Amino acid sequence: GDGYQAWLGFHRIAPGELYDQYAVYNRITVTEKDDIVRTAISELSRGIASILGNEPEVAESGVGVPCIAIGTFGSNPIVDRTFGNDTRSAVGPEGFAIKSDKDNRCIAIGASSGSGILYGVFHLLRLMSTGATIDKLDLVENPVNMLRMINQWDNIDGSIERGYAGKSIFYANNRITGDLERVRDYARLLASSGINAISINNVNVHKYESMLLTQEYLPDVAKFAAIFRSYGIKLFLSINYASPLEIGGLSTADPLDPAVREWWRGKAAEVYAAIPDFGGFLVKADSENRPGPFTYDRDHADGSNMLAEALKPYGGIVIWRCFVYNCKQDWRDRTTDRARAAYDHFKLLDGRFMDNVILQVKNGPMDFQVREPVSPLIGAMEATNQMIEFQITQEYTGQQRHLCYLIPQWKEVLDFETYAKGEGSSIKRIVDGSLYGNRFSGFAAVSNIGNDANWTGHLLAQANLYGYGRLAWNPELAAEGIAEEWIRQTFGGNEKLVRTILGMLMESWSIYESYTAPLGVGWMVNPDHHYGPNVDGYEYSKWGTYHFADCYGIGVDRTQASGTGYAAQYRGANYDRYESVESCPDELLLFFHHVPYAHVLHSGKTVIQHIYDTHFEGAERAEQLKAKWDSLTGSMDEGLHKQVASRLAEQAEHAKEWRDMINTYFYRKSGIADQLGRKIY
Ligand code: BDP
Repeated sequence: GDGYQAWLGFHRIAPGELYDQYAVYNRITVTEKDDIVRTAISELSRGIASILGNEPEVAESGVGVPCIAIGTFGSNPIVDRTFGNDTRSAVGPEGFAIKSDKDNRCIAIGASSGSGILYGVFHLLRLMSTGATIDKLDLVENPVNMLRMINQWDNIDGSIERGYAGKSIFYANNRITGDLERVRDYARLLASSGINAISINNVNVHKYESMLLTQEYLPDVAKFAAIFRSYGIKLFLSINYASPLEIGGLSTADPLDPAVREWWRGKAAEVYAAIPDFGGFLVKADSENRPGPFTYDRDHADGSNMLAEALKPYGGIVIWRCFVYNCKQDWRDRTTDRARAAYDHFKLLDGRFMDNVILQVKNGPMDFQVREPVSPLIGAMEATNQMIEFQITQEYTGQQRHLCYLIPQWKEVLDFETYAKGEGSSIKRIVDGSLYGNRFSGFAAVSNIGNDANWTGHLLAQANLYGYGRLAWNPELAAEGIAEEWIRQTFGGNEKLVRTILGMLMESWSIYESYTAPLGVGWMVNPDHHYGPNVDGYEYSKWGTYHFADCYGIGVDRTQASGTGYAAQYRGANYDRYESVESCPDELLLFFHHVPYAHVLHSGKTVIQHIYDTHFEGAERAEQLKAKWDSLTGSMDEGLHKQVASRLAEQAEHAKEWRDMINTYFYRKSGIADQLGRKIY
């Protein structure tokens, strides 16, 4: 096994009670022929064939014989007789209902769209491949978030920005790839976890990527769109704000210039002629050397509205990223603070964006560190559509060489109470659009896949991709539940194996956090590639990411009283909690405060002892991960076992390097010895 099937391997089940229960349903009835319904039928047939060992029959009618009946309401008599009006009206545009009729030995899957059918089919397959009982089903599911999007950071030369699993599956040598089968398999993985949108090129758009908008490339982009369409996934492109200059022959990209507006209108018409259901543009502007409206003294509202106007006639949207900050700041000017930037840039523009613009905000104010507070911009603009951006690719969390199951981190973010409209204003209610009644909203995340055989490099990193989709579908799902689903589908149902891997996934984030940068301060990585420890790597750099360690103490004073004032971007109780060194939670202490090494945490330990302890324990726990995995030898496919074993061995070694570098650094800075007298170099 190489892991290519991921969670869609559909392991054969052994003869027995469950087999007999499932085997009854060896006939599918369906009357519709639309593209997505056809996808659903082929997925269901394929899945059942694999689970039971024989292909089900597909027929137009099945009255009187056991079957799985699928259809949109009003098109399949069995579906229609199964679901009453109450159920039908409870099923939204992408939702579905499933009900088992034990007497007639039938399972009906009803929906109001092809996508709903497809999600219903994947839901049933998930139940079967996790060993659930399926003859008493009666459920309705609707996705909580409207947009459930994946952002590829693929470059057209075949490389992937922050990719840790090989090269692009979309491009090679400045052309679109011919391996459409692999792209289809990716679409299957995404749709089965609930994803409905994808942007297929890096947010850093260079000259060649801009060419995706031209006649030379559009027909090939349309081929991708067709594949994704048959899985209910809309295609988006990242664009370069200076495209009118780069590929349009204009001398300006000023959003208020009539020629520029006209150029984008024409471009939109061309794109929609090739892809009638094109999703829209994703834009990184005025950020990290990317062009944008600032060049022309215009702001982000001017910039995004101009594009939104061009897309509006076709129902397209502009997703405008808020990752905007000064990456050339003077490190000697210690009053500037990168954490403040997104809020400072965007907050005052609230109300000025067209209703087909969505602001995409990273989950934290900095950049996908292992621990950050939640971005105070999310929820701070009540008249603006917002979506949240997560990073599945493990840029700062071990680059898929270390194990780091990220769903628990995202759950904390989603559950965070912002007080934006008083109590009950959690992040998940802002990004699902319910708090402010937004027209558009949802989730986006940077993908972690490449052309490695198992998609994600580290096999266990597949759980992050799967889990992201499941969480975007329903943020109420528990991190453990999602992990367990993934494990059972991927490895089968051996209980010891399930418990062991579940335990490993659930503690992995805390392990990674414990041997890397302490107490929320972040950034102790090597500049540029961001792998491995380098305590001062960014300390005197223009990127604005500091820890301010000296011989007295460490941490960034972001208080209103004496620091950068970042804490004041939070509301009410959150501001109070972060502003005061007494109430600030330990895990974020150094993000908000500069404290002496002898400062005592809520845990009762001093900061310096906390650093020593967590680093010793973290390296130790990484070693145990390896041992736990070793205990599974023989209870799974050998190839899969080996893949992970070698990654965990590397992690255990590397965790020691982190431990030693960080402990030694702080021992020398502080001169304070470890209370337990362990060896520090
Ligand atoms: C950072 C990455 C950089 C991305 C940037 C972004 O280091 O490669 O281009 O985020 O999100 O995390 O635009």
